[in-house]
Amino acid sequence: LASAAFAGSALAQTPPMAPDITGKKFVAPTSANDYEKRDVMIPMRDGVKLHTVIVVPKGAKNAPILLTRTPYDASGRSSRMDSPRMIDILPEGDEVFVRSGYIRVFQDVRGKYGSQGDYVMTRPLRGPLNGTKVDHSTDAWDTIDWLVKNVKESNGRVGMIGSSYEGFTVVMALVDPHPALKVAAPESPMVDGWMGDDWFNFGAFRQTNFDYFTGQTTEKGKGKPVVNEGYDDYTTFLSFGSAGDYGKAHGIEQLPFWRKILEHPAYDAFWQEQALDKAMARTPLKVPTMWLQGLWDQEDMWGAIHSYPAMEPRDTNNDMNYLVMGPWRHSQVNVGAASLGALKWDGDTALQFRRDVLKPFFDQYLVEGAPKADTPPVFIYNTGENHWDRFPSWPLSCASGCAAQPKPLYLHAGGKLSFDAPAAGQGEYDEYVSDPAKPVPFVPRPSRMGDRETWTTWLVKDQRFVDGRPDVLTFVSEPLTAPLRISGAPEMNLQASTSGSDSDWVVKLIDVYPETMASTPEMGGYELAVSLAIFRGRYRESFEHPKPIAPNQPLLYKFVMPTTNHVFLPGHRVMVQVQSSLFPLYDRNPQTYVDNIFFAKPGDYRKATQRVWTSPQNASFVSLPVK
Ligand code: PG9
Repeated sequence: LASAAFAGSALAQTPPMAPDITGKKFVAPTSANDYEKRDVMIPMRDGVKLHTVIVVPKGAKNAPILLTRTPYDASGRSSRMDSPRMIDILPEGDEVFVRSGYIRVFQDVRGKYGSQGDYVMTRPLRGPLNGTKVDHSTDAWDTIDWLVKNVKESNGRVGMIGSSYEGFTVVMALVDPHPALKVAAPESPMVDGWMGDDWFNFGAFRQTNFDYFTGQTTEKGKGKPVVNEGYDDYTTFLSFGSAGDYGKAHGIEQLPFWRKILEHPAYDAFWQEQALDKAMARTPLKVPTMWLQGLWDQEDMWGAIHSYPAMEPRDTNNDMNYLVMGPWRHSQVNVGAASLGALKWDGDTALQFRRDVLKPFFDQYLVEGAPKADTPPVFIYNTGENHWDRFPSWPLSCASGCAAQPKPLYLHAGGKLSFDAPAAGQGEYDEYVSDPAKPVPFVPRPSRMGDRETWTTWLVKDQRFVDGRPDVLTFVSEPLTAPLRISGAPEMNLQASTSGSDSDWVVKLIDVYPETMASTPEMGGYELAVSLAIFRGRYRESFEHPKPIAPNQPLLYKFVMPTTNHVFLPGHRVMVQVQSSLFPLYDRNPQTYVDNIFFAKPGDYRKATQRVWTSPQNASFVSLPVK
């Protein structure tokens, strides 16, 4: 029936009723691409094959390899957009490497996406918790071994990079590095999930994790977040009571990882054995390593800043172990970072770092003939003066072994804060009532943890939204007449009592901006937390063995707060806020001691009178790392 015009042409051979969806994979022509993408399955020592995407610039010869091992879909990570240009398909953070002809490799960790094997969330190292022959350290070793033998365009040198979970897999590779691994940058690595990375902060559980658990472990690919009952997570989570009851009501108990968490609320061997900063302290320093995290990293605030000092004693020439902290939220290092929430920086601080520090550092170890990079041992943003600082070591101020010693900044009754120690007769305490039925929100309501803008900027939110609440204590200094420089980790020494038998203590060290700011009027009076921590009181004496708190007795709660490199400028004031909840981000403390807070019953949640003591005998202070 073909018309005369088409008779004899190829088109005429396709019958009009040939099915138009053939079931065969459509193959787009790739001849115009400036790269070649290879999908391979790399065998591990136990026979499990891991799906790996290798992107090779066309015409590459003697090129270095940049490797990331991910639970977040190697194919997705290497296809930001469809494009014939390598720079477009790879993540924004890779652009500096693409411009220099690196080979880029993403691999699915075992059990996720295209890889074979079992997925175990943050799979522990071989040892007491992992009796198999494999872990992420061996998988990294086997992968690097295969890559240098099979990617003929490579020069046999590999660098590893990645943030968060992808940073955790970098750290794992450092435990027993393959000789071809020449340089590494663990960015916001998950290192200790109980102390401060992802799952808990000093024993208080982060309820954002429920969505992560379902996202990671209900499917081999990407699972869906939990379906909540309302718009405001504050209302929803409050209505379910404990985190355990929320989990039960939403089916989360089906997930083994949640059951592991329920069974290990305290810092027992399960967590201690997984703490990678402890593993790093035992590991020879063989690979030049740049530890990196954000100064307002809302997910992994512990890992890099505790791993750097674990390695530092072995860095005898100060040329192997590096620290970078930018004014960033979690993983912002790999995207644009000219601002964070209301804060504006001096240009794109993440690009400055990637272009001027990271890339020359990687080149030095990976590119034949590359010059020695001028890498500062410590590269940290000064968030008060708005510029990068380069230091030979970190911290600049600490109790022993630093150039400067911390100085106590005392809390005084009546809401005052000063370097003067409290004198007798000035008031013994300030107090508030903490009611678990009305916990303090971590962001203004509606408090939506899944909202990206809310989640990524909550640590820099203006704290005036809680200042003045009857269950939040505020201590504030006089306006400063000279800059106050701090460079290190503030340590809280809180003398507090509770009428209950357990309690959480939230402490924020805040920079209060002057009430009027002509150039940025909207920042007038802004209360910026430069360091913030939550401490679960039952762990006052031991993280491993919690104990009920003796009611109504002033007791010392001493804990290290997140590192900061900040200058409180003249005219600004220093503030400390103390409260007992950060809801719904952290599960509520019932304020009555129970064996496992995950299983607290509605009747366990009770109001308590909380006192922050300020007398000479029971002085509360922040040990401020002044320089
Ligand atoms: N913070 C995320 C994570 C890391 C490790 C374990 C669980 C969560 C991440 O961004 O990958």
